[in-house]
Amino acid sequence: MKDFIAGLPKCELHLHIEGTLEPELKFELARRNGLELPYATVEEMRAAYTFDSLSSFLTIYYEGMKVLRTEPDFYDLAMAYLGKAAEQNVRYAEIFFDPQAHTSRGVPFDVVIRGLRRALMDAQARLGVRAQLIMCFLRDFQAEYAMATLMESLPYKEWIAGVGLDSDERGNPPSKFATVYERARQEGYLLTMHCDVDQDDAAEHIRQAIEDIGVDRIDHGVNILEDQRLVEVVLARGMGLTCCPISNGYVTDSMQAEGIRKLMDLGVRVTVNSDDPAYFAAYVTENLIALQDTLQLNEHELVQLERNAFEIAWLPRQLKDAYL
Ligand code: ES4
Ligand code: ZN
Repeated sequence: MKDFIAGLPKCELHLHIEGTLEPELKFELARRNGLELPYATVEEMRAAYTFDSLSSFLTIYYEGMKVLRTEPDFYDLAMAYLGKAAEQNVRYAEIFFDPQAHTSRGVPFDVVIRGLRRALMDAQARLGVRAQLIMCFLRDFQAEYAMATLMESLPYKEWIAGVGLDSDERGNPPSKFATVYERARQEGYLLTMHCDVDQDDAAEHIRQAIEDIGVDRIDHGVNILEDQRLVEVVLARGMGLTCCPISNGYVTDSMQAEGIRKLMDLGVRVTVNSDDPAYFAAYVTENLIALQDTLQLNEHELVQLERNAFEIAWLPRQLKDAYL
């Protein structure tokens, strides 16, 4: 079964590029940029990756990405992920990036996006992996900063498939960004946002995302199961959920495998993704293996998960059909 999963053509839709920064590259970038790291070795750095909640993870995640400074840094980051993706037979990926995590510390927006874009072009030519970018707003910053970031992105609209919303959800509901999302839609961006599995008010946040904002997709979103009406709307609209089993295991007490199983059985277009593979020590293949092992998924069900992903991908119909 592991070989079957390894060989399966895959589509990854929930992947933070800053969450693919492996310790080895972190050391290399620190050296290149003349920065000191608080760890002596890769092993020491990995040993410090101890998180049991979203907020403890996010602290390490934002600290870690400070080594990213120049256009080649962002190129190398994305190229390293795309190389790994090619090895795992990922044929298509939609990649989140967090421009505000960089502009807020003085790295210009165009440095970030040009580096990432150049890697995507090279990966398609050299590795045969297609990818697109999704720009995420940080929900723990003010909506005005998200709006300013949206405006800053407009000259690069052709390089960005859509927008997302990530970082700390507590106290930062979807409604906070309603105006930003309305403008993003007017500008032609497709819309997704995180509705995390560890939220007390998860069902209300998902309701806002779907009914008030009209997102095209939900990142995570397993908690639609708390409200039958939400399940019905998601089914009726054919909306997809981008689930991340191993990530779930870090921020809650489990991978939420039973919820994912229930959603599959209901016919919801659920997908399996890695979220922050360098920090959660699992790329998409390892996530599929872990879920298969827990749920005893058969080959048909594994194929269905990847079909779901290509089906909900933000690609023109013709391109999707070529993968399906
Ligand atoms: C994230 Cl796991 C997770 N949750 C929310 N925001 C994020 N950004 C990167 N990883
Ligand atoms: Zn995520």
